[in-house]
Amino acid sequence: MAVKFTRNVSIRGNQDFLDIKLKDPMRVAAGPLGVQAALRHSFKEMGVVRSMTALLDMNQQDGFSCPSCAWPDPEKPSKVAEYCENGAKALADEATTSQIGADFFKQHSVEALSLLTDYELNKFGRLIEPLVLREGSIHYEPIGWQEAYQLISTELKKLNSPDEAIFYTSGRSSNEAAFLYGMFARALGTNNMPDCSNMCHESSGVALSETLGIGKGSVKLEDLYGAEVVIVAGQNPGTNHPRMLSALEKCKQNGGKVISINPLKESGLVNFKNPQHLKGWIGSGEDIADFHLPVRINQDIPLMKLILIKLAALDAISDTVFDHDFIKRYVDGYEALLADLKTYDEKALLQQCGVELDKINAVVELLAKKSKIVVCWAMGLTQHKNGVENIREFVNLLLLKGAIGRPNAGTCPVRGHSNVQGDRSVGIMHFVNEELNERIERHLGFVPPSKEGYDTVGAMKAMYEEKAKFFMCLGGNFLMAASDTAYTAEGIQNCNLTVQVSTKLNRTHLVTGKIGLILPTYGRSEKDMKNGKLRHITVENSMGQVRQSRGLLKPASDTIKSEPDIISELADTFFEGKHSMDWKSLAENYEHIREKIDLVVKGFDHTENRSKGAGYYLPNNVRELDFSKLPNGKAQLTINTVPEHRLAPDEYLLMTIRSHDQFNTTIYGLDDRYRGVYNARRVLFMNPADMKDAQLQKFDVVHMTSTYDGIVRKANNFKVIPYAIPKGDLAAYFPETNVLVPYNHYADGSKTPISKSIRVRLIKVQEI
Ligand SMILES: Nc1nc2c(c(=O)[nH]1)N[C@H]1C(S)=C(S)[C@@H](COP(=O)(O)OP(=O)(O)OC[C@H]3O[C@@H](n4cnc5c(=O)[nH]c(N)nc54)[C@H](O)[C@@H]3O)O[C@H]1N2
Ligand SMILES: Nc1nc2c(c(=O)[nH]1)N[C@H]1C(S)=C(S)[C@@H](COP(=O)(O)OP(=O)(O)OC[C@H]3O[C@@H](n4cnc5c(=O)[nH]c(N)nc54)[C@H](O)[C@@H]3O)O[C@H]1N2
Ligand SMILES: [Mo]
Repeated sequence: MAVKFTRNVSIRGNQDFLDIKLKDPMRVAAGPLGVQAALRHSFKEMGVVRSMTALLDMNQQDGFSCPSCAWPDPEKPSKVAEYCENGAKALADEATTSQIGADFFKQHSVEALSLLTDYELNKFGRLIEPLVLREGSIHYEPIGWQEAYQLISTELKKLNSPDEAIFYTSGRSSNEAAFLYGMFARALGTNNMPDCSNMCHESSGVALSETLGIGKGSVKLEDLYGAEVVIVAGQNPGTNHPRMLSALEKCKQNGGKVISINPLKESGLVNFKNPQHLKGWIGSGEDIADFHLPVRINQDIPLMKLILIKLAALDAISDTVFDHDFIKRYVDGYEALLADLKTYDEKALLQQCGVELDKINAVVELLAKKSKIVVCWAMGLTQHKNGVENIREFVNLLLLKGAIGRPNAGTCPVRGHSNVQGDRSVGIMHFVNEELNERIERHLGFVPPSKEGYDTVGAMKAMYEEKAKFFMCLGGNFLMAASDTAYTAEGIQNCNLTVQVSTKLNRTHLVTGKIGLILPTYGRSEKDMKNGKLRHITVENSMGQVRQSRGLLKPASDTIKSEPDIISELADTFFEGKHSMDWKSLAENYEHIREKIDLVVKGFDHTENRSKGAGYYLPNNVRELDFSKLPNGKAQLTINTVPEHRLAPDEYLLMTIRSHDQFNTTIYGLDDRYRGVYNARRVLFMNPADMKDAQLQKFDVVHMTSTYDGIVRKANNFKVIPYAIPKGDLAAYFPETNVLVPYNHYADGSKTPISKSIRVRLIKVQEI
């Protein structure tokens, strides 16, 4: 797709290949090497004293919550640092001592900067003053905070309707910031609140709401410790949730078994050395996954159906495999599901999922005997056309086994961003929640809009079709995170004003609306002081627990502001004191915001938070075995369709995944140590037999194309690497591959882009 550009900017950096090196994939995750890597990174970015002070405080009760993933902290954090290699990298990245201000942008135009890679852009360091890119200009220049708020207010007031404004949120924001932001959008009159979870766990939210009545997981951390079986499906915890490996290790020490369902044999699931206790420093490490089922991309449903069919056959003999009492009391749809399972051809399912029969039989034998089962999953299940159905199929297993709402059993969607779940809880959502609206009206004194707003796909489309004119982002890197980079770029440039509240430079600052604004903000690790008082924020982790987070490092500069300050000052400028909410006083003291959250959002109680210290859990109907809001008052079994991809003979399915050296679109480094790739990101993992068939050699360069609705999209220059991946499947890193993901192909029901199953062809490049 060709992009029309207002400024001559690039949607990808120019550096393709460095001196790429390959080693064997690592079979041991974390351990000493992980700690060394983390410390090396931290010391380089933030110096020794700042690093050690910060690392020791991270995830401790009085400290700050790690800005990386949303994995919960143990009730009693270990004395040794409760962090992982990638958490330390995230911290170092945020707390870096490198900085960029107005001088930097005077020297470097957005056009020149856009030729750099995402890795290089991030390396420049922290954004430290508010900046404006004026219409027709290619250089950012300084702007005062009040002038910036005025500019935004003027643009907002020019809109024909509030629905021409869009407010995106990335999941790093605090509950306090997200609440103010969501209420500001509503006070303005729009529900256009796309958020990163639309591209992430939305499929989980939809599937879990439909089947269990709450869009969140049901287990607590301790449930994993005592589980008999933990299934980890479509998730790479060694890289993306390393602290989860400690929980899996505990589970195994208690006699539990771990099953990994993943096209790749990811390090960490195979072998793990825990850096948090002495044993991690010696010996060869633990095998975490007892069983690895190398399922083909997006063939989890046929695999699960086969497992359910086999379990049903065993149950027909003994009547003890499924939990019939539980099913009778709590579950709807049992007969229909069993009847449906009888309609499949087992051989066809086996062939389709690509897993060896012996392995499946071994897993069936284990599951037949156990009932304390937890299923953990992430993007490998959600980012497909049938992402919602994928998750429902795993819920089927749990319901049949009575493994829901009981100790050591249940659902565990492993969240991405550190507060993505909290942001949604406090009101970042594009859909209408009647109960929330009613409480807003009652407690905040204004009538929120009752029309559904845009999610991320809707936002991209609205901007592209020039239906939206104003785009504000509370964190994130929308351009690179969203699908269809070229389409998204064109859309963003159609806006009159785009506003980024950010910590670090990224490509969304370079491809902007006619006017672009950067509003620099604090990171989680920084001291948030106001009127001589240290303020804290709250976040909600992956398991529905709310806790405090208090930064301790000196902020990057005294010209940056906290997110709640920015939003409340903006709202105050916009409403000029004429609104039912006293925006200005709210951020003066975050307690005032928390009081409002407690009134408006069910389950929040910040006084509980204060008394409990380590945090408190939000209500969860599944934990109470209360399905009263669902049809017939019961949890729902569902019948899900076996996906068909109908690939042409020269087509493959591509999954776009994270390397070990990135946090989403933030590229920390160019190595993927666990997969044995060094100094390169434009690589394509391919099955050696497929390479032979396609006459490709190691390091051959290919272009990838995807064809949807007759439109060909292209991603150039990837080096082919032989890898243990199922035949017909490919893997490459995002965000480089997002140009291939069509904006209008997404999961039914959740609109999560199909980032994990893109049909692609390869074109061999003769000379490079
Ligand atoms: N260090 C670090 N931590 C992170 C992030 C980061 O970028 N870096 N990102 C954060 C965010 S926002 C998120 S959402 C999470 C993401 O965490 P993950 O979901 O673990 O991240 P991905 O790299 O997208 O990995 C998806 C995994 O699913 C597998 N997979 C792909 N397709 C399929 C399939 O069809 N079936 C099955 N069974 N498996 C499949 C892939 O092989 C891969 O192991 O991590 C969070 N934590
Ligand atoms: N192809 C493909 N695309 C994907 C995915 C995939 O697996 N494949 N994964 C999807 C997923 S799961 C997600 S969650 C999205 C991620 O989408 P986003 O959340 O939009 O992207 P991030 O890369 O996490 O955002 C990084 C930027 O956030 C800003 N930032 C960091 N910390 C803070 C902070 O504390 N406050 C503020 N205000 N700003 C901050 C920095 O400027 C940084 O450059 O990407 C999605 N896109
Ligand atoms: Mo995510």
